[in-house]
Amino acid sequence: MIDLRSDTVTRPTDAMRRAMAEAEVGDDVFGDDPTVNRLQDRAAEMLGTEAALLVPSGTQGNLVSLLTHCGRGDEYVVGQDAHTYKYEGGGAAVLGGIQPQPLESGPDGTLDLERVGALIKPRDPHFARTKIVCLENTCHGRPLPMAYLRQYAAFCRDHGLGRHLDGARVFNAAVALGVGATDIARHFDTVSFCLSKGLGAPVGSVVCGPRAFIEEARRWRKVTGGGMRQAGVIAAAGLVALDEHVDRLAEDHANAERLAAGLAMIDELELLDQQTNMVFVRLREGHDTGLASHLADHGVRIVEDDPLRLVTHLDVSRGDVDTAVEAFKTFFEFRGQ
Ligand code: TLP
Repeated sequence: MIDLRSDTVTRPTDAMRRAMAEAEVGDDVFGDDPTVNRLQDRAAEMLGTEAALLVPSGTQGNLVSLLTHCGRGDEYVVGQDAHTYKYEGGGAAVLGGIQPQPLESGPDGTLDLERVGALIKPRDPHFARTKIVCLENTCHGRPLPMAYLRQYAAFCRDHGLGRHLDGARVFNAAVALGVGATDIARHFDTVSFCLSKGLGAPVGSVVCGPRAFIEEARRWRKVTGGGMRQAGVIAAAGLVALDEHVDRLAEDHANAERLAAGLAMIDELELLDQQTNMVFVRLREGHDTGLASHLADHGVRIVEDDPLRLVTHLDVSRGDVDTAVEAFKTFFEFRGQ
């Protein structure tokens, strides 16, 4: 199957499976799993932070970050469509008593800083305490503009607000912009990124930040059930992902561009956007429930949605992209007969 549902669907490579089988392990709750420690050191080095913490998922990375930044009755400002706000079960509010203050983000994934300023609550017992502003990068595949990150960081400093990045796909952003991940990360106090998306590891995310923050985040990871034991087995695959799969993200981006160009040739489809490894298209006639099953019959998996989000990754080759475009074409040809 050519699986375009997400970049979360990749299977571990042979190199990863070998590294996992051979991983030297300890008990990470005691902090003595050497492979986890190596991964954390490497992640901190790649993001330019003092320390890092391996967590089971991106959702937990954001959750422990929020629990560490904010206390009960604090507030985080976040995009209305941000994963942290919309797709994480309200975890920060449910488990931390942390109130979200969502606002509409711009088409490029930025939050209007003037509007954020207007949302900061006065220090008064009536209000939650506005504590941090969260961004997402990439946001729906779009890398946040570097100039915006500088403005955002200055704004947060001026207002005494913390800065957290849901950088699930921060390496896609860095590769697309031709900058280092450190150039992005330096505008934030903390960054959480996923090993299990475009980087191709089977499981795991990493929270990066100052040493004292990471120590406190370790506590919240344990509280939320994320203290893993011989997690070196997971970390070993993460190390392969960091060593071998960062630069190659450019191939996924080129494949997404090819997919977008192919789909744009189909009259019945409207190409809405393509950046990094994501393509967004809409059926001009509206939502059609037959498409996903037709594609599945032709070996292509998508999530039926409006618009459609198609994601390229390690397990999608250039040839697969051409096969997928053909499968879309035949759907409309069959219907036209
Ligand atoms: N995103 C998944 C779905 O949940 C939508 C996907 O297929 O894209 N931050 C961002 C920006 C994400 O896109 C995701 C997952 C997460 C955090 C959460 O990561 P996991 O799934 O590891 O908890």
